[in-house]
Amino acid sequence: MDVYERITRNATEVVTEEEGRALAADPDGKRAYVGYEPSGVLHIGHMLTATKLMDLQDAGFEVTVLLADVHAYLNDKGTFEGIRETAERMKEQFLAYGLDEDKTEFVYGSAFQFDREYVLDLHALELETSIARAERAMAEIKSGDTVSVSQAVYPLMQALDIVYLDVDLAVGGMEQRKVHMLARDTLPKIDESAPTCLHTPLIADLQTGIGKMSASEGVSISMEDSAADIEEKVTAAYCPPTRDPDPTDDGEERENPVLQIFEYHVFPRFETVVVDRPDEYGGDLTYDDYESLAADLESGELHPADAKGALAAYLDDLIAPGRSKLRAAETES
Ligand code: NAL
Repeated sequence: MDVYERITRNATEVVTEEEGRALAADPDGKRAYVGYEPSGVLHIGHMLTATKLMDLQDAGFEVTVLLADVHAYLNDKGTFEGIRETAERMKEQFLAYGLDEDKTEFVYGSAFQFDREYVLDLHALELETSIARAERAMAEIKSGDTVSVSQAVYPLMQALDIVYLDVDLAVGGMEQRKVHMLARDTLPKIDESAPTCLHTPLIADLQTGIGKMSASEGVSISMEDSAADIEEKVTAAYCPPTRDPDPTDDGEERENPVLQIFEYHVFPRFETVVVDRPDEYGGDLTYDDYESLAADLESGELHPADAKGALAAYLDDLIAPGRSKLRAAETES
């Protein structure tokens, strides 16, 4: 796989492709970063961008993970002290998940976001940005229904962090794209550069295939899940025998979340996927890539129930190291 392909596989978009190709031509020493509002427990959404960070590390990038403690505070996620405590646990789980400790730098937002120079630059961005634009940027990030001033400051700080952390490539889920577009438009006014951005897809709701999987609503998968929890959730998942399900009667788009998780979580981490099947049903199936598994599900060769059984087992493998860290931390405290 060439470097550009490795960097962009499973991504929804690179803004811009031309800038992405320039980075791929000379990746050594380039810096990519993702920011996360700290929560104590890694969930499947965090895991998706973490998998992309591993691709970038393999391609020669240095990776910075911003533990965005001040952002979490601005987004009403608790007391500042409480947020700081959960951040440390989150860092351990990222390493357990497979980020290379030697190539990953963890930074707290609060380590530089109170500096005088940073605060003045933030005020400069506030002068450049309309309230309406800041509010739009937050539509898919903010918690709660009302917009507070803190949530308008949030995307401007996210933009500024990109400058302060000296980032070549900003990585995030598609829900971050409006913040990144705001950054690309606004940062050149205070700095000479604008970040290249890479966005990962959002996984559909596990039970319905409609909308987006969310840690705060519906069923999500996290490092807290036992093997039995995962099996139960995956068994109940929506999985018609197609990668392109029909919309609902109300015209809502539907995805196949079981296939999405195979594509974005399982195949990037395992070279081959084996689906166990009793001999009387044809015996085990072995897949070297996502496409052949999806094709077999569509043709009927692979039954959804067998696909789910395999998915639960591979997800459990991915989660087990982080789960042990979490349980060890719980027994300590
Ligand atoms: C991501 C978040 C917060 C600050 C950032 C700064 C720079 C780059 C990425 C960042 C968290 C993210 C979320 N907005 O929704 O979790």
